[in-house]
Amino acid sequence: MTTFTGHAHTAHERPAPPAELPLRHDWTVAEVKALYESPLLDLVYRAQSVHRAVWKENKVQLASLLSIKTGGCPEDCSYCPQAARHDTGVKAEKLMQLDEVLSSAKQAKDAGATRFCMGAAWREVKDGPQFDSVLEMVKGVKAIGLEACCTLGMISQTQAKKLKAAGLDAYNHNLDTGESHYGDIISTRTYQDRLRTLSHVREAGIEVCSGGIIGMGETVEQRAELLVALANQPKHPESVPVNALVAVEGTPLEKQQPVEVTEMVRMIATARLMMPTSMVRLSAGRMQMSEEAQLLCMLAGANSLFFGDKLLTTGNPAYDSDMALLQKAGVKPLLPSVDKPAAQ
Ligand code: SAM
Ligand code: DTB
Ligand code: SF4
Repeated sequence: MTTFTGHAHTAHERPAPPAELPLRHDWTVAEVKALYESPLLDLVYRAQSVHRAVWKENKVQLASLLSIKTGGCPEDCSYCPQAARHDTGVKAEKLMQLDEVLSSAKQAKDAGATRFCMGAAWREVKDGPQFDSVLEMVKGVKAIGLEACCTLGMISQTQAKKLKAAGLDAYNHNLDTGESHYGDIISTRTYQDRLRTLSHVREAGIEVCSGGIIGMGETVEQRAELLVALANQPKHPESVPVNALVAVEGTPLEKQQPVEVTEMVRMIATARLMMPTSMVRLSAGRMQMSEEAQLLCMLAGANSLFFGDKLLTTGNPAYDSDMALLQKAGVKPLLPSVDKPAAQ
């Protein structure tokens, strides 16, 4: 039995897993690694079968992304072009004005987005006028009739509650990689810091959007560790972004070889099998992927995309080519039906 209605899935409208497909929170790294390494077409077949048992209409969520505060970040994430210490040509900018953000949200809505995600290059949220502005942005985005998501770094329990009260639907906070690889990638915060913010988000009743990046020199076992850390939380994240590293010049990871398409497909299919009712988002890295590769990712269970010509600071396929691809494949976007706007 599912509660799928064919409209956009909001915090209150998610498919229930069929009875024969219980949601598991006791995955082991060894079994996930075995799943990941199983014959590719068997893995894709199983993932697509589970996908269709839950997501009967096979629609794709279109999420739009805006960098509301770009660059100058004090953290040392070795993949990130926005870290102040990496010389990547990304200039530090101030927090965007409310009206600019809302006009961008309106454009995204007109282009067919159902979710609007606002990203800030912050280590953590500081209380004060900037956070108050973000709360206004969330209210404004909801009033336009979009799902509101943001990604602002670490947040406290109180800040999570304020975001919820403003109407926030989802908060993105990635675990990025397996715990045993984390220290090689980031030294200015810990895995526990990340997990703590995720519990603040979940406890405030906000949907959790959490995933990671592949192609940062991790082993398959460390990819399995990441998936286990995501799925074994008290609740599966409602959205799981799977990013392929965008190797940006000036970052310590600039020389990383692009991840193979088959690895992206394996990661998505394994995530789909482990977290059947979550949205799995084919996120960064689509610029390096052919149309066929992206379709294979959808066949493996990806049912959400970032669309628009830019991610935060790097490129993304052009709007027209994305629409043409979905049309060619006969894949329909989720309709823009969302919760009632929060009171202004
Ligand atoms: N500062 C906040 C934080 O780190 O949580 C929010 C913004 S941060 C840019 C959001 C996510 O973007 C990161 O967690 C990472 O997974 C992803 N990201 C950043 N740079 C990337 C890159 N070069 N390639 C792929 N994903 C990237
Ligand atoms: C996520 O997992 N990927 C998005 C979003 N969440 C915020 C960000 C990708 C950023 C890619 C590098 C850039 O454009 O700066
Ligand atoms: Fe800062 Fe987020 Fe980039 Fe890390 S990923 S450097 S916290 S913007």
